[in-house]
Amino acid sequence: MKPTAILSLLLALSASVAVSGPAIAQSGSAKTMDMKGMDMKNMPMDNMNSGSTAKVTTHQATGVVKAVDTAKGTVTLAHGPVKSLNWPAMTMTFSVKDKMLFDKLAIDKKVTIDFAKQGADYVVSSVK
Ligand SMILES: [Cu+2]
Repeated sequence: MKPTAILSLLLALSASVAVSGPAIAQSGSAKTMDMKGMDMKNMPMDNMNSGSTAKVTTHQATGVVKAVDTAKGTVTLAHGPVKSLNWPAMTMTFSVKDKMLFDKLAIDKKVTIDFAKQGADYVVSSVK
């Protein structure tokens, strides 16, 4: 009777250890996984935020229209310094993707343009 009672006691003890052991390990690993999941969620969101703010950087230049090419969609402008880009005054060609803007671009006309870098091009977004 006695050895059996001890055996069943030991079994009960080892069983409770076996149950509580993995239970602790599981809750521990679950906490670690939550923290990893939060880190991973936060990092792409930060990247997305910085990407969206860098996406639209518009600059302004004032100059005289030197040439217009509606077929190529370009305008050549002798513009003054552009502080936001650290540009000196120069004559250069901008991309004009919105064909409606050509109504405001006439040779020898003084204009103020808003433009943004898109890939290798500087694209005019508005003409005043
Ligand atoms: Cu320029």
